[in-house]
Amino acid sequence: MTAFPRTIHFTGLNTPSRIESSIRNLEVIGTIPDDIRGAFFRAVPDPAHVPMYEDDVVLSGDGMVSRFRFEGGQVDYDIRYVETERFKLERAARRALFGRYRNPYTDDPSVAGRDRTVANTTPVWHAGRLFMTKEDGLAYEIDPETLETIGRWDYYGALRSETFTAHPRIDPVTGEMFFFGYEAAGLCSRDIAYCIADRDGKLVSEQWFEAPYCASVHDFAITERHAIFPIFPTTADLDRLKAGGPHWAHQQALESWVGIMPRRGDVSEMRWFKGPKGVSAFHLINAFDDGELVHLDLCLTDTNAFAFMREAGGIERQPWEIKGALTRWTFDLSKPGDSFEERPIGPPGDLPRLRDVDQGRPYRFAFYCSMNPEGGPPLPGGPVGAAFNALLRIEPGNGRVEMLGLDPEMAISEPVHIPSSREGHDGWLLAVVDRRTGEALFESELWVIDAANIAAGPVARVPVPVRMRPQVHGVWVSEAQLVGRAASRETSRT
Ligand code: V55
Ligand code: FE
Repeated sequence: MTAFPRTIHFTGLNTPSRIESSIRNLEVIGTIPDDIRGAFFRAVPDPAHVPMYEDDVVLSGDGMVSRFRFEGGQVDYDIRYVETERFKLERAARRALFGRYRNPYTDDPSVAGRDRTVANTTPVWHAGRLFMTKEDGLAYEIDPETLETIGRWDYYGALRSETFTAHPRIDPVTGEMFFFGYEAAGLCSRDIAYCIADRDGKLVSEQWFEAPYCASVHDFAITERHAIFPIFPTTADLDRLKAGGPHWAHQQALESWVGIMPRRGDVSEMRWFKGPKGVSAFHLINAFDDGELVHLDLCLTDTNAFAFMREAGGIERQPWEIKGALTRWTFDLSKPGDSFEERPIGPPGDLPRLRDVDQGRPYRFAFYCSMNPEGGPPLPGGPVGAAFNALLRIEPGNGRVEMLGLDPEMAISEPVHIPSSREGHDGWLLAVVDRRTGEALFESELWVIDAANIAAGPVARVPVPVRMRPQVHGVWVSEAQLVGRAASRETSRT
């Protein structure tokens, strides 16, 4: 193949861009609040080469790390490829050498045994380091100033797991990072590694346990006392992979499970709860303890949101036939048995954003992406092929929902939250918004939104004068965190 496939994965908003760029002093329409000083890092999959197979998917796109830097009232924009082992091998060969999504049996024989990850899912900041992550491999460390790739991150050889989640959880009080890796012992293994890195970034705990089956475990949650592992029935099979088939197939008739253990306990203390059949959630908003009750808030759907994972499981369902809701699962740890309660707490949607200080605690409000009933058909693009066109703010305590609904032909990416220095103010959100301006033409802006009043629309807009491919996740890193990193590097050198 010498041209990108004409599928949803490579057209519309998903048209490959592949442009590394740096733009200083972007135009600002409106006023940037003084509170916003730091960097918004984003993970953007963008295939550096035409793929080996026609049925390639967005999730295989080479990771790019992008940054909006807010400094002295100005905004700078940068984007660079993560130079993974895979990226470097393919660049040297001037063509794709790695085959289908998470199937090494479809690779060019010259790259057998080499690192397949594209580090394209979430930028993670912990203990003064920036990482680009994808759940099928280890993280890559990135220089937050230059965006150069430093290398694969394995905690100085201490981490045994072969994988590192794209959704670690950082305790806002202790500064510890709780994380896991699934398929920890290799392709299709049921092993999950549950790990803790302390506030200085040292790996202090790694314990392994077995999931009920080999599932795609995209996210997990912590509370002040517990670690929670939801397992949804999207499963892998080694024989299918060896035959060149897809990694994941969703199984509508198989139960979901939730494992809950003390977060500093032993994995032998894991208690398993049995959940509904066939459901799926990629992202959890949060979890928290309430006496002996544990509440878990998830972006739940009644089947897998990715068409290619449904099709592999023989499920024939159109995107608009998928039902879902922001859902609260409540586990009573004082009672025996494996059942729990379920209730809807908000409209369907995904890509949730919680304030960092609310991680694992009761929370007053949170945000996620959804569909505007008046926004027209979704723009084609993004990881699942249809882009969101509304931002929601929910208050789970009282059921209040506010919406920033976009006009037809527009799309919004996952926001980040920035705390306010003003006492009692809810802070700010940043999110990239795209608009279709022609058959295959798109323009993008970064919007600054008042977190207390999202319906009012942006307080500032920052047009980006290059085409942007859709991001997956992002992270806000404050000026204090960026400066703290530089300071700790200075000390470690002397
Ligand atoms: C997701 C994204 C991925 C992936 C698996 O959003 C799941 C869910 C961007 O890569 O590989
Ligand atoms: Fe994710």
